[in-house]
This record gives sequence, structure tokens and C-alpha cells, in this order.
Amino acid sequence: MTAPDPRCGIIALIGEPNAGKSTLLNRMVGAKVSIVTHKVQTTRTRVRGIALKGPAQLVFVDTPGLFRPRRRLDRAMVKAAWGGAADADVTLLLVEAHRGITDGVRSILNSLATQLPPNRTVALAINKIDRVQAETLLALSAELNALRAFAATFMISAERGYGVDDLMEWLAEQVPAGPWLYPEDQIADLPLRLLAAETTREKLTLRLHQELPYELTVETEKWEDRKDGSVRIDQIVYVARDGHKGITLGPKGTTIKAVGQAARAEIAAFLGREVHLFLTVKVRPGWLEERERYGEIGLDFSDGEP
Ligand SMILES: Nc1nc2c(ncn2[C@@H]2O[C@H](COP(=O)(O)OP(=O)(O)OP(=O)(O)O)[C@@H](O)[C@H]2O)c(=O)[nH]1
Ligand SMILES: [Mg+2]
Repeated sequence: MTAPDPRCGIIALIGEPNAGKSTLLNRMVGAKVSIVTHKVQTTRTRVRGIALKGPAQLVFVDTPGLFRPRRRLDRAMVKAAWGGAADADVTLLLVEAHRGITDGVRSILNSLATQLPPNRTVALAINKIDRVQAETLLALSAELNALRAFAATFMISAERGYGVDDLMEWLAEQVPAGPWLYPEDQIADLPLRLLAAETTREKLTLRLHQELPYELTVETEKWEDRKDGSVRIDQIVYVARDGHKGITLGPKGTTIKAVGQAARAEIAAFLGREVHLFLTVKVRPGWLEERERYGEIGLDFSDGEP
């Protein structure tokens, strides 16, 4: 049921890789709909999460981090991020309190001027305030607002939840009057197959080192609802090099086993059903240049064309 005077709008979360966009999305939605790791470039595509605040339905779009793209996957991710911002009613820029105005932040501020229509509402959220002193924050806020006149500035900790409620109150006032886009109990619009694949990719990213997580992708190959109420999910982990297969499997398969257990538990929790998860690791040297792999994760392959 929709509220009497409903409001509804799309809010894009943008920022450098690792700024805490996905953490904030999950915090505002009140459930984990986008994966989070301590590594950069975790989110690869636009992920929608939906929250209610009074009469307003807030549709958040988590985006990949913005950085200087080098490879096709980078370019597709950055293009998806700006696409997310272009479609939104409000754009929220996240800046990390302890890192301040980096070259990356400057470059995003410059791009904001060219990538978005001039009348677009852009707000600032200084995140990770749990990591700095109050004086640093006030100075950073003043400096950022001197570089661009933000519609509002919030100081938050997405991880701890500080300031998030005030931010949501403000966003609820900003979104236009209009009917809700989603049923009131819907919190995400990512297909379950993709959410399940993302969960496995998160667990792999947390366990593997260096470039490896970037060079792998996970796809849900088969999804079988069983009569006993459980579900069997088969996934393929594509790695780009021979040597990566062994690392992904780990000694005697211990790494992939631990990944499978962690992913299975989390998928079972959000499905509310028993899950049997089967992971297969395949070497596919060219996957980073395959159109189909991009389609599977919701990225436009041609986006990457220089
Ligand atoms: N101390 C602190 N850490 C935070 C906060 N918010 C997020 N983090 C941490 O920052 C790291 C990156 O968080 P993500 O939410 O994955 O960041 P992201 O902006 O989505 O990153 P990409 O998807 O790679 O662009 C994780 O280790 C989070 O736990 C915060 O408020 N305080
Ligand atoms: Mg993210």
C-alpha cells in the first residue's frame, strides 16, 4: 500500500572506489543487497536498493567507483556509474573523511559539471567520520563546498550508522511527489541469480590477494528449486589465467571450500531456504574481452569501446 501523498525518486551514490557506497546502500536499505569488501573496485555494476522513509520511497543506485579507467572492464564500470548518476533525481557524492580531496575526488568534481545536467541536485556525504577528528571534518567540508556548491552536506559513518537517518530524512524531502516505483516490501531489484553470484564473488575477493579478484567473474549456471524446499545452485568461477585456478582452489581445495561455505550460508540466509551450492573453477583466458560475460553481470560490452 502506498502512502496518501507518496513521493518517490532515484538517488545515485557515486564516489571513488572504496568510499563506502555499498556499505551506505546496505545501511539505508537495512539489508545486504550490494557486496562490500575492503578492496577497491568491488561493485561492478549498478545495484538498486529500495528504502521507505515516511511517505517517500527512496530508490538508491549503488554504482562502481569512479577512477581513471584503463581496461575494458574499467571503462564499462565507469560508464555504468555515470549512467546511474545521469538517470537519478539526486546524486550523492561520497568522499572519505580521512583521505580528503584526492586527485580522484577533484576529477569527479570536474566530471560532475560535464556529465550531469546543470540543474541536478548534488549533495555531499563525507563518510567514515569515525576515522577523523571533528576539526578536520569542518575544514574538509568548507574546502569541498568551495569547489562546488552542494545542495547539502552530511557527515556520516555508513559503517556505524552515524548521520544516516538525517541524510535519509533530507533525501525524502528532495524526491518528487509521485507513486512508488516498487511494491513496499521490495528492497532490491537484482535478480536472485546475480545476487547469489555476487555473494560468491565477495567471498572470493575477501580471501584472494592482489589482482586476482579483478580477473575473475562468477556466474550462476543453474538454479534448481527442489521439491523439499531447498535450492541447488551451480556456479562457475571464471579465472583469466592457468595459475589462478590453483590459487582459487587453494591447497587441496581448501580455499574454494571455505568460499563455498561462506557464500552458501549467506545465500541461504537471504533466501530463507536451504541451499546446496556447487562451485566450479574454469580457466577462460579471454573472459575480460567476451561480450557474454559482461551481459551476465549487467554491463554493456560496447560501453567499453574507446
Ligand atoms: N571506518 C569506516 N569504514 C567504512 C565506512 N563505510 C565503509 N567502510 C569500509 O570501507 C570499505 C569499502 O566499503 P564499500 O562499501 O565496499 O565501498 P564502495 O564505495 O562500495 O567500493 P567499490 O564498490 O569498490 O567502489 C569496506 O571495508 C567498508 O567496511 C565507515 O563509515 N567507516
Ligand atoms: Mg561498492
